[in-house]
Amino acid sequence: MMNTAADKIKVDPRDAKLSMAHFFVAFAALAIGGLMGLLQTLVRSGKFELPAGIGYYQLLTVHGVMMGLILTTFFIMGFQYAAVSRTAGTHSNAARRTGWVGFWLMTLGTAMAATMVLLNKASVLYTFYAPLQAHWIFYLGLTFVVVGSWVDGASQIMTYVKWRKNNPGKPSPLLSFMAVINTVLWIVATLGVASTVLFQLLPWSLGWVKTVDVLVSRTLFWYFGHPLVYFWLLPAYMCWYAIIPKIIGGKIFSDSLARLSFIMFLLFSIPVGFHHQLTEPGIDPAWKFIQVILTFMVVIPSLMTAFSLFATFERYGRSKGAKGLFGWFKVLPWNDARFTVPFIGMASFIPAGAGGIVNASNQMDQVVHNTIWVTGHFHLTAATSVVLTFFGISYWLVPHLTGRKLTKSMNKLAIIQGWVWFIGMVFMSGAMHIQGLLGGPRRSAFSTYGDSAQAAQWIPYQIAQAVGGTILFLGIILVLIIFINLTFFAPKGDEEFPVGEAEKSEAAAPMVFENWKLWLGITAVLILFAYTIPFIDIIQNAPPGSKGFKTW
Ligand code: HAS
Ligand code: CU
Repeated sequence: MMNTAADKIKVDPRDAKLSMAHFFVAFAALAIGGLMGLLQTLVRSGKFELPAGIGYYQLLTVHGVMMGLILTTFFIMGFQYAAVSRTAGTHSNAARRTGWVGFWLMTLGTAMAATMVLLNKASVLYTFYAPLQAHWIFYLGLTFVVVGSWVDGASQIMTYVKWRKNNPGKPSPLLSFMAVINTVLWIVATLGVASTVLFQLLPWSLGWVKTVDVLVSRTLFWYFGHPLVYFWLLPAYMCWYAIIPKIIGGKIFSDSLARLSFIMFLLFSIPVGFHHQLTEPGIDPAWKFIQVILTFMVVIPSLMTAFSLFATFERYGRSKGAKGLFGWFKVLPWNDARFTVPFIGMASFIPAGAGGIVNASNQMDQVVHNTIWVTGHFHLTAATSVVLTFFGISYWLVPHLTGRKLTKSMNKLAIIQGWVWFIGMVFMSGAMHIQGLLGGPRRSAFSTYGDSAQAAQWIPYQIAQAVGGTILFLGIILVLIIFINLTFFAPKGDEEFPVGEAEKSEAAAPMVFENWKLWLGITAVLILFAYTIPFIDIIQNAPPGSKGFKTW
């Protein structure tokens, strides 16, 4: 591979320290959440009982909160902070200080929420639907995580703004642009969850108000919940679009196409929350229909991504003399964990995305909603495509930040890790998809089935899930071994932070992509369009006698 001066650019050690702080929390969350995941699949197999009066829903909450909320948010903020530093330049002292304040707020909030869950005072799952009620410290902790992430994200925005000021009229570096889009998406999305927590759940858990309007709180949650999954996905796309081409020695197919797809995510990922509420009474079907159409709009940038990735691989393959439709497949660098691990994630995203399209299709959602199919869906999307890409990123980013090298043996272990994950997930997610199609419920332990004939029916599938869960837990142990090695023990050296170049680097991206007034304006209009009338409807037609339900 050719080395240019740009390959040597290092993230400033002061920025590296803050990124690593995020990764410590993220990987600790992975360790705790992973153990809970293992225990869950074992309990569900019917062959194992939880000791010491630990409840199934307590476990499920620890697992969902640690994996879905803490691991992701900390990893993403740490990665984006480093990516902006690498491509838009070292953060200023003010930006770095802002980042640290955000980091500590998030960490404090995590500790508060985690303590209440571990004390079994907040077994409300990661979606914390009312009327399930948690201790107020749990809600306040989550508020700190969210507010902390805004402050943390502000540091990336500050550095982006500084770059724009110093480089008038030029498109910003692709990775910085992408990081800022994702941060803005996150800020707009979290307004929904912050509203329900601050104005509904917190006062209610403190006993200041007696009831809570369940439909309002669920609607505000899903206003946030869908863009949440794209907040997880976009950093993986950052790697697929802008980093993988460099790792394989190819080029980014089109810088402008990548930016356009990110803008489409900003526009279309928020006004679609009703696709999680298709079976809920109290929402006008016409508005559900409109939000389903908007959901199909947000599929388009993923199809653009698939197109662009195939184009990168194919062109690279041709340059290596590959022939035929899939000739490129053989010339890819399969012995490089930095490529192979995210690639397994990418390939998994084809069936994962197809499953999402099934969910979004109202009639088919009636079959799979609240079944364990949905759990299978998000273990392919979030827990394979996204998280394997995050692992793949950490295998070069951690040594880059700690001034060490990804050694041959660690590289090999990392590739094994990726395949172990894949095999475990084929069992676990595969069995979940099938059981779900047959009507197997999600969020259910054995003890909740009631009658034993019903329980017996699901045993084979749940044993397959336990086998998968055990293999996945092995995968987590491998990740942790590699992470600790790359942080503390790997030999000192320079590991590259790969940043791809566009094929036609002379064709600069149109400046309209950086027109934030325009994009934020359209985002706001779409949100108001999709939510105003149904929201008024929900509030005006709330059941008589209360501003909501005591029980659902
Ligand atoms: Fe989803 C439920 C619809 C994507 C996560 N989703 C969930 C839940 C989670 C989640 C966590 O409409 C459960 C929430 C809960 O607890 O209740 N989802 C979609 C749709 C998409 C989608 C339309 N979901 C995701 C992603 C997630 C995620 C991404 C996490 C990161 N989902 C739903 C719906 C529900 C739902 C309903 C509610 C269901 C219910 O009833 O409750 C789309 O964005 C998917 C688009 C993706 C594609 C694939 C593009 C492929 C690419 C890879 C190319 C590969 C290459 C490699 C080049 C169109 C980019 C080539 C390799 C070779 C070997 C050939
Ligand atoms: Cu969704």
